[in-house]
Amino acid sequence: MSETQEYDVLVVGAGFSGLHQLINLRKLGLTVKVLETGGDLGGTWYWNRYPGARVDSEVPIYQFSDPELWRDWTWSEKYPGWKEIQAYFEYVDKKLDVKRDVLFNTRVDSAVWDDSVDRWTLTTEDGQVFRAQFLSLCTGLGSKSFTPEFKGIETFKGEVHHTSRWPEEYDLTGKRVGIIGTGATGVQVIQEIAPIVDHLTVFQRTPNLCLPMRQRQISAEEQEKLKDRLYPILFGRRNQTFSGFPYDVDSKPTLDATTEERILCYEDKWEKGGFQFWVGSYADHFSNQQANDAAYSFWREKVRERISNLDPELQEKLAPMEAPHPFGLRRPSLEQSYYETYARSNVTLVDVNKDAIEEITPNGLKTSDGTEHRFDVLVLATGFDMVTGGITSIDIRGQDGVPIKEKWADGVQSYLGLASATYPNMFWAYGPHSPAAFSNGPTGLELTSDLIIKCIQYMKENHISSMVPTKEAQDEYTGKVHELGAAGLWLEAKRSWWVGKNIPGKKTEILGFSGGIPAYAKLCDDVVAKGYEGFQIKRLT
Ligand code: NA7
Repeated sequence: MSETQEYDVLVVGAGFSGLHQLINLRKLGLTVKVLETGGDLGGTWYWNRYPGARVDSEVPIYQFSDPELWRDWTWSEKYPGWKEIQAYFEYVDKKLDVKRDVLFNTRVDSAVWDDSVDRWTLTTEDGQVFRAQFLSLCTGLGSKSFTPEFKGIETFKGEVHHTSRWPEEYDLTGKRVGIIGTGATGVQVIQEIAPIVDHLTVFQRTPNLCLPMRQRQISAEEQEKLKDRLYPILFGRRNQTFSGFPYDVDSKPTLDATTEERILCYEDKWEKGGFQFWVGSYADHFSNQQANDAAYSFWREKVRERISNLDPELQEKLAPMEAPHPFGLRRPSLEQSYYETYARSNVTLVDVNKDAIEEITPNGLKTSDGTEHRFDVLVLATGFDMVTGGITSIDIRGQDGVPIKEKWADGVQSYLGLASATYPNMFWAYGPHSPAAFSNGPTGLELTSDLIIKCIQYMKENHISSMVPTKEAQDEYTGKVHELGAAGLWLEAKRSWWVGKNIPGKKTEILGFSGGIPAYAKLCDDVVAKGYEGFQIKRLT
């Protein structure tokens, strides 16, 4: 076994949150090492290189809020693609020389806490050993991919690719392709590859209630004009809205608005595009079924207008008369030409609710009606063990030696969505019980990451050796997360990853803080103001 390498802080993951931790912890004069499985920076943007991969949050707010970083960076599109986001990470490296503190191609297998010395010991897949006082898990929401068990998959003679492990420069031109999954990923792949493949067969289980992206090019001049005047306001506004976007939900109940008011509001948000119709209109469609029905029927009408040229059966599959789940209680996706794709003669939609997937055959996929759908390439857009998978796939043992995976088998337990009792000096910046899953990524992660940095700074300045949430504080916070979840319709949504229902056997529970960014920020501020209330503190002797 190699010699132990010592640092103040070990960060796992070199995506947005890992870099936010690194950049800011370095400013405190701490030694930091980032351990990253991938071969370069980017986290989710390193892995997700499938055709059409792009962010669903708009710039400029989808980036670090540090003016040192936004001042000299220019985006080309409102919703940038993966290549441009990777270029952004390269730019961050040029600017702040982050890569010197990142060890790539290094997968962390285990993390074990030693109470006698207040240190974490991490072991990597390739046998390296690291030790640090602090462990910062920045494994993101979707780092553990999910492939359902399909009978016969090993017999398939063509190629099978999960979207999150896309082969570099892999080209589908002229191929016959089958795709399973119509989540955010599936929608992006489908609209992108339909024009270039020979034939595309889409296996849909649940229709995606997609919203129009309204993508557009943005010029450097346009951005320069806004930087001094508007960017600081926009980044400030991010922390004042429910989902960390520059627009907010309206607290007026949907059904209190007149029909005219409601239509005008919906039309306005729909035309603005992006997530505005979802988290920029009435707040109560998250909690009131009638309000939700109103949003769904508007959605259905809009989409039906787009697909009125399709066969009525196909229209029903894409935009059913009855909502497949409450609108917006599963993560909606943004689309550009998704609905028009189904008018193409080389695209077939198979509803696997009606004709279930029976098995993968050497030449394709057989459904329960006896049809064999033949293709050369099978694309699995089947998602991830979202929110918890990145953390529970590491063997993490705290004060009582119990792996976190075991501890969370009956439900996540956290304090403030960033720490857990019996795991001292361990934090996560973008994961369970934080607002991350319901917010613009950088907004949620910067908020949580800032609190982690404050905790570490407080400990260093006050000669504190370890801090760990008390069981009482954890129970109270976890109870609050569940209470907020139960106040909404979140648990009603079939197979939603927000509540763990996309993974067979996973505990069904709300996985994020659904009270909104300002409420979460206030909780964090109060904890700091009260001297890190809820943490048990051990001083250096
Ligand atoms: P998602 O949103 O979890 O989508 C996975 C898709 O795969 C979804 O359409 C599933 O159908 C489908 N799926 C999964 N298992 C099966 C089986 N066994 N049979 C048929 N279809 C299946 O993952 P994404 O990668 O699209 O997006 C994840 C998040 O990443 C996204 O929300 C953004 O935040 C970024 P289902 O809908 O469950 O019926």
